[in-house]
Amino acid sequence: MSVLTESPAWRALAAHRDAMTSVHVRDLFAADAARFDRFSLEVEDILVDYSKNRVTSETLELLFGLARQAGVFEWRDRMFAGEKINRTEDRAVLHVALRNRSNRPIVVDGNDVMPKVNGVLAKMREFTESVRSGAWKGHTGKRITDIVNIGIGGSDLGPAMASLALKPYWQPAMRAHFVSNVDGTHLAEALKEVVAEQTLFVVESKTFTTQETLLNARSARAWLVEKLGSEAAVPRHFVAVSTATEEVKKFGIDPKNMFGFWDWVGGRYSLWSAIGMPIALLIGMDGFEELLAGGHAMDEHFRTAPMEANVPVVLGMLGVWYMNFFGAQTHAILPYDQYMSRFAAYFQQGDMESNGKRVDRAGLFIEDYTTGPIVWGEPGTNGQHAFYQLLHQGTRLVPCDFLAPLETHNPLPSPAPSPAPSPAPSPAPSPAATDGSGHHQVLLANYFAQTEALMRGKTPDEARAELEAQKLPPPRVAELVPHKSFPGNRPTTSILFTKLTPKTLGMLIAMYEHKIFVQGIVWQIFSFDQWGVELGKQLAKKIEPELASKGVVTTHDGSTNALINRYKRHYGRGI
Ligand code: G6Q
Repeated sequence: MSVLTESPAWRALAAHRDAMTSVHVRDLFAADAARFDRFSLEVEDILVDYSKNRVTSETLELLFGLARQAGVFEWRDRMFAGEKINRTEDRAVLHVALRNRSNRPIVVDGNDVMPKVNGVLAKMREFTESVRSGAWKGHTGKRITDIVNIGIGGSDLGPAMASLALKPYWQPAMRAHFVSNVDGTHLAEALKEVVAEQTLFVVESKTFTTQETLLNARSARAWLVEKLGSEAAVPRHFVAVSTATEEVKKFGIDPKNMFGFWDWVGGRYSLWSAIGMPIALLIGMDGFEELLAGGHAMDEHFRTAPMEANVPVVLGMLGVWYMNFFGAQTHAILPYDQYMSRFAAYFQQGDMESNGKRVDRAGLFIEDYTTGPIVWGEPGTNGQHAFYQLLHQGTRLVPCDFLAPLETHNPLPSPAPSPAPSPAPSPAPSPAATDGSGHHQVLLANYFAQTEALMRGKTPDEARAELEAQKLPPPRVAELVPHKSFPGNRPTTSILFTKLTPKTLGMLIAMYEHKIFVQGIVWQIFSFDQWGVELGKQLAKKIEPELASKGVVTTHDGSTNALINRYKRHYGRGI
């Protein structure tokens, strides 16, 4: 047994879980008219309703006891103070400094990092304003209309997710393309959509040694030079975002066209740095700083709110409750906002790369508890017509977060169903449904219905009554009742906010980042390294020359050898 699972707080939770397995949240609501008030929180305009979870006040107390025992707040303070809590990489963890709008000094190795942070923000402002105003000209004197971001992992997912989420704020006539996959199709398809004269490539790589990014960037550069007929075009069409000046120079980008950040910014936490360049180009620097302000507002909440009122702590501990005490393996993030379609994918990396660890901070293998969940999700209501079946009636417990804005950016009315075809001209389009009706109302009706259904379920008696009302023969009713019953008691957390603005998006991202932090501390792991990513990078580098050389490869296991040799045979490489 591990120290953690033997600890008093853990054992108390295990005993409490035994008592809770027979409790249905439907009954908890029936017994407590104030349950919503008791189990919901607000931070600025974000409402977090966790009352549909399988918890009581006692559960929360015990979960906070575990968080206290784990030292969540002590570790939080160490992070904010710039201590090197990313011990396996010997680095501080300071994405919070990037959005520290208060400018409170944050010291690493004896130096306040804030002047450097503000310096890069100022340089970003100057550059983005010149591109957006058209003052920055391409090689042939035309303004930039298309941004092609080249990066992968943390240097792609964040800017791509946030750019898409903030599309209503984009400068008109500006477009963005995100190329990450080394599969040439990704770059080739993006290049089909742009003209070289008006395209700016933003090459984003913390290390500037990542194979996929460098190959894509080199191919993009060759394409540009070929299209514009001169190497001299490169400085007007390529900028870099990186921590590695020498590597950027080696690639052939002038460091004056480079925007820096620092080793204390983890890749998957870097959208707040100059890695956010595409976002800033699209929505402007004021908008980007609003995003930072949102992140900062959530930081201040996380830094100062007591556990019971602290949203990231509550969300983190609810996850611990289900993963470690109910055996849940996955966590679904379900945004009811099309602009957030990449949000779950973004936190798939954020969470799984941070907490997908099996060695604890003492270097011991973790054998008797699970760490980070599999994170997944798709925007509603698409998911409802795809995988929600399993959420409602499957054998697995899947805690879900439902996110939605009260107001949409696209208030489409719902036109009345068309009458039978007639030759009459179609009526003028009705005005936008700014009162919340129309499409958005339908969307939110689905959101509310799903969380209610997942919690309430449908008892066999209710299912039977429905079937009997349909006048089905009794044997048929008996046959169908089990299939038409829903267990309910499926935990959901509802997160509602006014509108998806840059600030709110910043708050939501930081909320999940800190949730991940809380869980990593409880699980006693290092959340800010990613050695698992490094292994894949190393192995691909070894195999690539083997594919190019002639002759049979025998240096791997039987399967890998056979697959490599199949490829080589196809291309006649000496086999
Ligand atoms: C993120 C990871 C990883 C990283 C990519 C790209 O936390 O470290 O996803 O972002 O491997 O790395 P570079 O930015 O160095 O190209």
